[in-house]
Amino acid sequence: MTAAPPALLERYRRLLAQPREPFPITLGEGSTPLIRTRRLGAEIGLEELYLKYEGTNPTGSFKDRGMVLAVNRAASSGARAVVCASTGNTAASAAAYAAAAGLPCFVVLPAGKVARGKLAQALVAGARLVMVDGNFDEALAAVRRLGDEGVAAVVNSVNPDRLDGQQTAAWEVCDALGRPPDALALPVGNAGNITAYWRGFTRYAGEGLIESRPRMLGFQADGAAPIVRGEPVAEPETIATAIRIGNPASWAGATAARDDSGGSIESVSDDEILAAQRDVAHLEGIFCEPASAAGVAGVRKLASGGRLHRSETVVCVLTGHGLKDPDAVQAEEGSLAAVAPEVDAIRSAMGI
Ligand code: AN7
Repeated sequence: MTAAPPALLERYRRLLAQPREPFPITLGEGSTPLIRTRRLGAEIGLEELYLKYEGTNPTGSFKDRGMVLAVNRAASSGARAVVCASTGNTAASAAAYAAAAGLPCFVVLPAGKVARGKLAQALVAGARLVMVDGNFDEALAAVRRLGDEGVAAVVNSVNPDRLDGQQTAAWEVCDALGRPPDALALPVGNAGNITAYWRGFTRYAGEGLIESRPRMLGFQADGAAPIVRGEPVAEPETIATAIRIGNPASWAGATAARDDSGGSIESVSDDEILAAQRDVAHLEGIFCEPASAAGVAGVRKLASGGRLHRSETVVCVLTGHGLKDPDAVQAEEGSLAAVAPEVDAIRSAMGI
């Protein structure tokens, strides 16, 4: 038996904390696996393709890395409540950490566009759900106003603690590999995570802990690709509801990460996203939500276009767990129709 890894904020206290700052709230976030693919990399044409699987965080997404810092600080600074707008995962994470802190939590969500698992997570933790007849961008604008009015502490990524905490994922990747990768791919929605990873790599380089920084490869969905188009998208649309965002708050951080790293931000179709989600599960046994597969879909595209060399070390961040959004999985193979509970009928259904 090995002991549990230290809590994330303790592990990186030197880089994140004020002197003697207490972090009483933890749900066991971080220390997620970096999995070297065996079959997916070979299929895509990369000898060293890794998956940073953020689905093993306590609420099943990378959001917990920043939420733990934001809620610890909200609680210690005397906040009476926390509030966020969300496409789902931020809400699930805020609800859980607020519950642990004993703080009321309000989440403002686009009605009809949040995956079922995420709604269940926010509900069970006792958050107050407010559904708006609008999209995430409109919800976030309203939440920022509420924050200005002092109604509650805003725990969206406009709160600097969120991105500070999310840097830990970049540090874990370097710690696990013993060096930085050549390229790191991830989905881009509100663009906080790509900003945080780049900041994390830059910090590690500044500390002398790594000698180079990876190219940052961000991927939006075709129907929600404001950074690719160079202008906000008024009505973003994609099956990857987590990244159904038309006017990212960290737009400038994302383009700086792209340009300073020599990387790119491009878009992939919903069909490419779903194919990548299925391949990650079929070939590696890992279930991620659709948005998370955007990075894999993008890496496949770049590799097939000769823009990633087969000997490069590439990390794809799988940002969220597949169980959050079971409705997105199309059961094409395997019928769910019942057969008689008899061996002949079962044998024939098995196709043997
Ligand atoms: C699984 O929960 O914006 O580019 O409100 O849930 O940092 O926004 C979620 C975003 C990628 C995009 N993958 O990250 C929210 C929210 C998953 C996500 C993203 C999200 P950012």
